[in-house]
Amino acid sequence: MPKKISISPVTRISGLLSIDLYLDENGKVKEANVAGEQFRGFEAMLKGRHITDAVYFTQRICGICSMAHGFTAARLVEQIYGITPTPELILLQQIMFGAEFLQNHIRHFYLLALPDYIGTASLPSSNFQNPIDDLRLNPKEQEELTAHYFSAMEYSRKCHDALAVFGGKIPHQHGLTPEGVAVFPDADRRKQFWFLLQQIQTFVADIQLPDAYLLAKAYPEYFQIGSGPYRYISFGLFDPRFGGHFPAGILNQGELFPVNPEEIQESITYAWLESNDAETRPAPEKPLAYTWVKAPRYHGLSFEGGPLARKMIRSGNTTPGGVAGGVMPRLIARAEEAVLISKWMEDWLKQLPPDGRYIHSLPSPVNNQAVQMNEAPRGPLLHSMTTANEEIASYRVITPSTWNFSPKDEAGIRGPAEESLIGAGADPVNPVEPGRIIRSFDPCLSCATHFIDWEGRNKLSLNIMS
Ligand code: NFE
Repeated sequence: MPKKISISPVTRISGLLSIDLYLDENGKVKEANVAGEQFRGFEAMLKGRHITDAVYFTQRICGICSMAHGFTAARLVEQIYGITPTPELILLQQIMFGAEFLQNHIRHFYLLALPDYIGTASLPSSNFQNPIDDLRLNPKEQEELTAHYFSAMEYSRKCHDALAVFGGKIPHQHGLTPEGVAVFPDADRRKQFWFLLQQIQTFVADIQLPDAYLLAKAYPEYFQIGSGPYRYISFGLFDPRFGGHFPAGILNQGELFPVNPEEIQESITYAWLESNDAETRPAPEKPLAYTWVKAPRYHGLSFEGGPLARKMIRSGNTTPGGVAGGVMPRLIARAEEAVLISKWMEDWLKQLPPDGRYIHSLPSPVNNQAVQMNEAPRGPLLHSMTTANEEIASYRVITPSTWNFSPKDEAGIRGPAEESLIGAGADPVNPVEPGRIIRSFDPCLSCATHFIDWEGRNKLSLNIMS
């Protein structure tokens, strides 16, 4: 029995992630290090740019949550300029944002997670060198879910088609601008969006949700396997003025608290970074460090974000110790959230005034610092900036995967994904269980391949692998 297993890279996720698992004498994980293998440097790129560049630049952080970054940066820019966006502008952007959630949730369940349970070699994204020996669906279910896997590609594309109706293009929609939107919701576009939404809604309600329940029934022990720290965080999602939304909250082992931004701190003890401020610099030789990801902490503790966290906080689930928080609760919460959001979107679309004010001008900045907290598909998202002379002096982004895939901090507290791996069985030949656990978070260690060197030149495609 080996003492350590390294999986690098973890496949079927977004971005570059590796995990080191340290095993006890029974082959169970007694310690885990999860590592983001890529330095991005977006904050450095933004420095010195015009304030409004934040809306387009930050969308490039990611190809699957560009709306989350653009939406949050747009609010940040408005805050700097002292602008209150009209309700209809928020509503329109929120509808676009909803389409991004649906795309992410469909894609994650079928294309990234499901191959761990149906394991068929006919799926293009299943990279198993060895067949999985824990396949529990009967041949008919296996066949149906395989067919749904291929349908999911079509429906996930329809979500992008819907977002592009108002976004102009996707990813990195140009229809979302610092001044509002470039594409107006005329009758024709609303009809196009509605038509796509009806089809997507049917897919998530009648196909994805029953499939998630089917999987959960077949793998009951995965309600517990992969449980994280039972601490959940949400910054709140969607504007309550228009109906459906997820509230902000902190759920610490059954106790619910409001979010206090002053409790958020980031540790870089185990990150290849030096100086924990806006001037954070890469330090790839730093002793003991094992990741490019910082460790955000709330009140000194790690917290899990994402659909399960939003579900628990919305329902006010204050069961001491929380309910089962493992792999299946995450997959179910994501599927349920897709159904909920698709229904809310229908309602939002009806409220959208065709003749509303969807743009505003940006005269002169009135503030020189701003903070925005929002939710992205995978959990809490924070953007903040300080400015000088209409330029960005410093920019900070804390993404959901930074919370979920954070390393340990100086107090030795594990990140949520690390915590969820403790006690897992790790077959050295085919470590299926850790793969299922890790993928249940829908990790995005990010997508692009830029590395800023400090002489000011960009190097393309530099991936730093362990
Ligand atoms: Ni690259 Fe994202 C989401 C953000 S990263 S997908 O959701 O922000 O965790």
